[in-house]
Amino acid sequence: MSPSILSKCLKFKVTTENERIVAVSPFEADPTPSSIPHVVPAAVHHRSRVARPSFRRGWLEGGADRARHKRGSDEFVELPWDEALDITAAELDRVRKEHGNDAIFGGSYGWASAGRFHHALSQIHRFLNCIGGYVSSYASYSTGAAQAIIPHVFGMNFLKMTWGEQNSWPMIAKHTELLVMFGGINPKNAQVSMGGVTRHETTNWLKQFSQNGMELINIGPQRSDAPSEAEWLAVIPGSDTALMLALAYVLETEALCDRGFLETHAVGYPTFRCYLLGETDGQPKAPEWASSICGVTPEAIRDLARKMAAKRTLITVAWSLQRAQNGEQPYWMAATLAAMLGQIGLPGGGVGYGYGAIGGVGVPLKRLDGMTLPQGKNPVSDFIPVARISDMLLHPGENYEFNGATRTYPDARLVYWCGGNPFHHHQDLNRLAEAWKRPDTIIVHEPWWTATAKHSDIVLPATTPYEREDIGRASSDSFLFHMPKLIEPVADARDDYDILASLARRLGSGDAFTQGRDADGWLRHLYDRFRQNVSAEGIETPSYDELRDKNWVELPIAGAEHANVPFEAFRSDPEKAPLGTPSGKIEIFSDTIDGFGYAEIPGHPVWREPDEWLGSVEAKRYPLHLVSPQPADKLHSQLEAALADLPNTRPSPMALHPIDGAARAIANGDIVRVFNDRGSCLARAVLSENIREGVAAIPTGAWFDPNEDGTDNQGNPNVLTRDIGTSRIGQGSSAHTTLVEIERSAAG
Ligand SMILES: Nc1nc2c(c(=O)[nH]1)N[C@H]1C(S)=C(S)[C@@H](COP(=O)(O)OP(=O)(O)OC[C@H]3O[C@@H](n4cnc5c(=O)[nH]c(N)nc54)[C@H](O)[C@@H]3O)O[C@H]1N2
Ligand SMILES: Nc1nc2c(c(=O)[nH]1)N[C@H]1C(S)=C(S)[C@@H](COP(=O)(O)OP(=O)(O)OC[C@H]3O[C@@H](n4cnc5c(=O)[nH]c(N)nc54)[C@H](O)[C@@H]3O)O[C@H]1N2
Ligand SMILES: [Mo]
Repeated sequence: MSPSILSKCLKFKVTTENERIVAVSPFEADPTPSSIPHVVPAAVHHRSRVARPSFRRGWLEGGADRARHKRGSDEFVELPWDEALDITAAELDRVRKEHGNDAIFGGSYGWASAGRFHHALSQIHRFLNCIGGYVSSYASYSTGAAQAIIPHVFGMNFLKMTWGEQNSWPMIAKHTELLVMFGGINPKNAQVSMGGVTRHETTNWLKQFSQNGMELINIGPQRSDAPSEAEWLAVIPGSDTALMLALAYVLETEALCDRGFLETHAVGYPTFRCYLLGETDGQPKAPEWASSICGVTPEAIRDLARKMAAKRTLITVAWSLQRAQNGEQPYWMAATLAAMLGQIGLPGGGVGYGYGAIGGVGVPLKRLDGMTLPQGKNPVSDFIPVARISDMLLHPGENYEFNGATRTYPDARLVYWCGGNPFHHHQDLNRLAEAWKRPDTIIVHEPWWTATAKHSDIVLPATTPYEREDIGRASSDSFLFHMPKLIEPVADARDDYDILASLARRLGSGDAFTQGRDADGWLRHLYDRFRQNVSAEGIETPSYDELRDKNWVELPIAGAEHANVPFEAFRSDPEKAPLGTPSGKIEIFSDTIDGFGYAEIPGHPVWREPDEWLGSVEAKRYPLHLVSPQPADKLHSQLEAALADLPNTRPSPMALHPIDGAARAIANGDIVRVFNDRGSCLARAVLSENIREGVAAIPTGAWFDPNEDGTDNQGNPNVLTRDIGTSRIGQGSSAHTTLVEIERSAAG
């Protein structure tokens, strides 16, 4: 039995017999092991593995447009590796010669699998850099809007703030009296990481908080987003900014805000105050006003604001809130609210983003080198904000705006994906399917026949982590793992590295890509470099061969001694330790954003109605708000092949309030059709009072599989979601801004 790691840092042990994985069991150091890995054996040997290099017939046969309209419905022809690699290299060469490297889109967004060397995205990016470069993608689906807005407000990179300037769990346990969680803190999401594993993890911390007498408030559409001890304010999705404004209004009008802090540590409060009080737009942002928008009573809003001012309060905001139209605003407004409370820089106070989103957030850890495969330099500087993929493909040469700049979409003739599943992760999949017909060629490396693979021209079968040797280390975790090769590659699968090295050789860049190393050579090289770097920090690690013998070691980098009080130096002397903003202070008003001249986005946080929400005209036709959170039973769409085989798993479950069920004669367990103008999918109704009336929730992750009339049989919510940028600032994904209607399905 040997340990292995699934996606980033979910650890478990694997038993093999005759080149097959037959069982998995929990990793001994995990206090609350996840149940996700139980389907690994079935998934690895699943009939949906890509067995051999496969080419779409229409593409292979050639002709004017290589029957691009058939992507997704054509058949595939298998070819031996040598021939497949020759054809693939020739096509890459043709595109770069005829159209230039900026006609290659290699953003290739996705989570891929655990393992530092065989990390698919690092591999593909290194390869594309070696052959002349590619158009890349910027930021992530996880935190696109946050990464754009936080630098304007706090003057620092969002991820740097997440890992370095937020209260740690021990700090919160010790000092926080009131935890106000917008979007909850859901242990289900923290499964995919387990930083600080042997001591505590998210579930245990949350338990400890309420045992300590901390007051927990969960503000969101689902009670289940936070532990049951939390008080639940069932807010209407997309309306948090209005609620936060009303909390700010109470602080301002009841003389509960810290004017001293606002004067010394923030800029722009007076201008924002005019908006808050309605002096600029005639609308005071009073609790009565907010209540009609967000569905929380004025009394509850007043109570909460007074409590927040009276106690050591930490405001937390889930990443989901910024995965919505105007998603920058709740992030900015939460910072403003925290500045008004004046507790930023005090232990256990202020604001923090993304607790529970992944397990490492809040874990006090000494940060170390992440041991990444060097990607080299990209000779092409062009990029798109990651979630603008369909816009790029549909509108080459057209202008768009991004964070103050006017940019132009490139003309992507070739799309290369390795380690991601856009037909799972992107919004409005029917629109993506149209956009996807535009490029000349789409190349995908995949272990499984995902919808993305089925919509491509060239599908090269990749190994899974169990079929190759690697090192596992997450930057949010204290463990270092050797990941042994457990079985031979399934069918004709090859490592991404081998595939790319073979292509690089055919394109004259073999040495640049491999630097003369095979996989073992790279592993030893990357590990030695890591060892040297951490030894300079006084941390000893075993040699590579010792690590292989031991399987894993824990590095002495986790623990309360690594916790710091966020913004402590800035608080004690804002002149000596200024923030990186233009003013050096927290920007409640940003001249930079004001200077963008975006009519819909003033220089301070603002409530703007999303185009789709329960308060919009659209809600007459589509009266339910759909949220699409992360799935509890897996990571995104991974392992889906095997999960979908289990009884009563597909179509996806959909949480719905019993009153909304009754109004449509939908009973628990009924198969329903969920639809709007963009598309439709089937789902399995799960009636529950833990979801707000008027809201439905379908987790992401089902494999897009439309039937003849276009309805997705599996229940992928992205056939319904809206494909617009969060705003001109962040251009992130707006997945949560979606209205739908639901009916009982004939299929049920
Ligand atoms: N509606 C809605 N949509 C969302 C979200 C939402 O909240 N709501 N969330 C968004 C977010 S935050 C994210 S991060 C994305 C996630 O979207 P993705 O990251 O695209 O999802 P995964 O299923 O992890 O895709 C990884 C793919 O890589 C493949 N793979 C695994 N290992 C390897 C390997 O070694 N080599 C190769 N070549 N391939 C490999 C897997 O089989 C899988 O198909 O989804 C986004 N989409
Ligand atoms: N098990 C598991 N865990 C995961 C992942 C996975 O695939 N599986 N994916 C990981 C990844 S890549 C990411 S980015 C993180 C994402 O982490 P998050 O973005 O925090 O998680 P989500 O599950 O998308 O959303 C959390 C909750 O937000 C609530 N919500 C939605 N809209 C609103 C709103 O307008 N207002 C309020 N107040 N609440 C709202 C929903 O009820 C939802 O359940 O999760 C990570 N963790
Ligand atoms: Mo994500």
